[in-house]
Amino acid sequence: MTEQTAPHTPVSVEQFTDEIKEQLTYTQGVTTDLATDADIYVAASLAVRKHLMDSWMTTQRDMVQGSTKAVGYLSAEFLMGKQLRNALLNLGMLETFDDAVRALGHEPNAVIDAEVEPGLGNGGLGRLAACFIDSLASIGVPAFGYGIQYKYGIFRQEFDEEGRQVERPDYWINNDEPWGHIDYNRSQTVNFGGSVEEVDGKRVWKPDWAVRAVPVDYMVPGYKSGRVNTLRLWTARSFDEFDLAAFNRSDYMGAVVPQVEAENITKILYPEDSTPQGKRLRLEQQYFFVAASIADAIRVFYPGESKPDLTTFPDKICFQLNDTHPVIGIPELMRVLMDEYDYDWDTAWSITTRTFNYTCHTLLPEALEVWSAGLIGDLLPRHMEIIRGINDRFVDELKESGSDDAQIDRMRIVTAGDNPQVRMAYLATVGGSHVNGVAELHSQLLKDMTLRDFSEHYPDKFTNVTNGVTPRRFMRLANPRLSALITEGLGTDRWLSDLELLQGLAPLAQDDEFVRKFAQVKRDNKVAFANFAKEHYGFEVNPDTMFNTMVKRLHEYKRQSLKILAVISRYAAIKNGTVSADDVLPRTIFFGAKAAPGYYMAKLTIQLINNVARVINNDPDVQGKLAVHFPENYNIRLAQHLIPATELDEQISQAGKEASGTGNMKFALNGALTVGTLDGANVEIRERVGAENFFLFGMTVDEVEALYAKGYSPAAYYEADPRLKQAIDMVSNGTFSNGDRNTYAPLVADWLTKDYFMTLADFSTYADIQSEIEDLYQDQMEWNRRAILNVANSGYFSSDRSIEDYLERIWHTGPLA
Ligand code: DL6
Repeated sequence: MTEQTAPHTPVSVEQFTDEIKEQLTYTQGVTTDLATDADIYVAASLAVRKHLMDSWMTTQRDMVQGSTKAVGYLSAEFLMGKQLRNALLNLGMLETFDDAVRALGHEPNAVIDAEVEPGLGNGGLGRLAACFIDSLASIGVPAFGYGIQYKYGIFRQEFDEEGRQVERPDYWINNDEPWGHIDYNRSQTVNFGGSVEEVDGKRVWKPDWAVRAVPVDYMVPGYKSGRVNTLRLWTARSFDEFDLAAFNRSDYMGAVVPQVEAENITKILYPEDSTPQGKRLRLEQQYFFVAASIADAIRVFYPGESKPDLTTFPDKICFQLNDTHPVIGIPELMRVLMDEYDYDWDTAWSITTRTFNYTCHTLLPEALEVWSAGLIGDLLPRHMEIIRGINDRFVDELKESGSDDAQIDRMRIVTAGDNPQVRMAYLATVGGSHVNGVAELHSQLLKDMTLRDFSEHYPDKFTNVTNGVTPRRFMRLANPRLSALITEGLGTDRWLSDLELLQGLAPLAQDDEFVRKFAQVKRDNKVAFANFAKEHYGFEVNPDTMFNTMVKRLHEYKRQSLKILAVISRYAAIKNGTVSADDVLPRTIFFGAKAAPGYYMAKLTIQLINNVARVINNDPDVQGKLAVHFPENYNIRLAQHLIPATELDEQISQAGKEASGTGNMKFALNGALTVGTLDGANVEIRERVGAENFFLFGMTVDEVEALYAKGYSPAAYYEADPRLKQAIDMVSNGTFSNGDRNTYAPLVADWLTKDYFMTLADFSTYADIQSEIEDLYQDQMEWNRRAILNVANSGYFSSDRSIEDYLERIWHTGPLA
């Protein structure tokens, strides 16, 4: 990555203090002496935004004048995390901010804490999008992130008295939000419904309702690149805000119906889609943001042109489809080109297929979106016609290439039969230039299994880009102590924009002095986390125990069940005296996980973990030896505190189910060792950090497939391993449910009769490897040497490298001159 000099002029502490005061006085109307931390946060953010403004405008100008093609990253999720500190880092103003805030009589961390974290994503996919737009700006590639400004982000998780997850609305925007600039003058109209008519030989869509898409712009500053890109999140507004006639009839609720209906589109991230209305709303969301973004890109790149030459569109911008959520953009661009700009089908198809590329983020068939043709036809009748047109031509193409009927049926974009369905992943594959998976194993499995017919038909379309994470947020901001040590060890901080430089740390793993400093950093991070946990979550943590963490969405394939069964087994062993007190390595286990609100088994697993924690933490027999904590509402802020303090990280999904994982990368880069299966990016992490520095267990993809084929009987594993039997018996006999045997009966029944993700089959090797882990941990110098090697060899997992791979393999563009 080329580091450019920030054109930003350094700002003195005095000047920045004055700028904050000016915002307080002239924007907020608050006197300095009465300003709260939240006021200072807003004022400082506005002042920082001003510093970014010139670079933002220059970047947009240079982008439109066009020395290089831009990237439009279309994503239903952007899980950004807090903005202020990130912007300060990228501008080189961290210390200036701290000093200025202190000069105003405030504590910097309290001011930073006043920022509400926007939860505009569910997990890995949304966080990846945020890392990618950080890297694009840092590399200097002109880019837009295009998405939705949901009013309510991912729910705020609470646990009730019984340890069950309760979802609360996350009204994150109900605060001063200084980062998003709402730009009414650049709104777009998005149409829905109606019918298609033939007028003078042309298909004409006559929609019957429309909403106004209003952009809210967030600046995305690059790290020391001098470039500032745009994250444009759309919010839905009604054109008829208010029905005055209804109001005058005293129908006060009826008066706001149009407004409510329009605003519902961007009300909430991932509306529950088990009902037809929920499904419809999801599709409305997807079309809403994609249609607005395509129209916006045409506006940006062909300003003021009523008859632009859109054959040049793919040279101006390429759109990356982040999973299937934005795939309706393919028929939308076709519609715009044919219906609004009069291109014929072939020209429109050529432009469209050169514009779009698709990233698949899953291997679970149920996660590949499928929409009923009836629903699409009702909401977007012209698009459904176009999708059928694409499907028919594709089927012809398959026939010509000699595909048989069975293969054609497998590959149809629109399924045959009475209730036809549109397979969005197939539409994305046919309608774009490239398809990529997110780790080598994942990309291979996509080719061999999930999209096998397509990879045989279009072998050149398929490629891999292994995920990455931004070292700015997940190392420099999250782990300042380790960052300082790395900079000291390498003699430069250039590693923050060239993460492969971390390799220079490898020799230092043999330097005892450095190893001791590294160990001290980890220890300090553990103490800091213990203080944070006490202050914000109210639990005590003993920093003299091993910190062992499993944080990720709660899903059966990720196998939190495996971890909790091993914890129960450990608890039983300590309590029964199967392991002697002297041999017990004290561990504190942290879980962080949200379950989808309608996902019963996942929610029951959360309840189980909470109750195992309750029993263990209150049992004097295991005090000081085993503790389990499950802080609620896992989010980026908590991640930034917990990851740097973790010593052992869990990546224990069933092989062949996790597309990549990005937590695994964050932990390795922060000096945790991983216990994991050969799944997702674990495979590449292990290759790079060295097999001896990674605790591998469990079945491989081939072994899993073979076992499915042979017939899997989980009960046999239960009978075969007494540790497992005891753990499951304790769950079923009421140990963690105040004696009630019914509470976890569905979980137990599933384990013993189905266990689709083979938790029981992998239990024994997982339990066995714990002694290897503990033996190594007893030798702290050796443990830390290996942790250093994890850091040193994980530089590949920077999102800057991922973006370089996208530039080379998919987007064929580069930084602005
Ligand atoms: O690519 C980002 C992230 C991967 O690291 C995870 O392995 C993968 O589960 C996640 N995928 C999703 C989307 N859907 N599903 N299932 O969040 O993407």
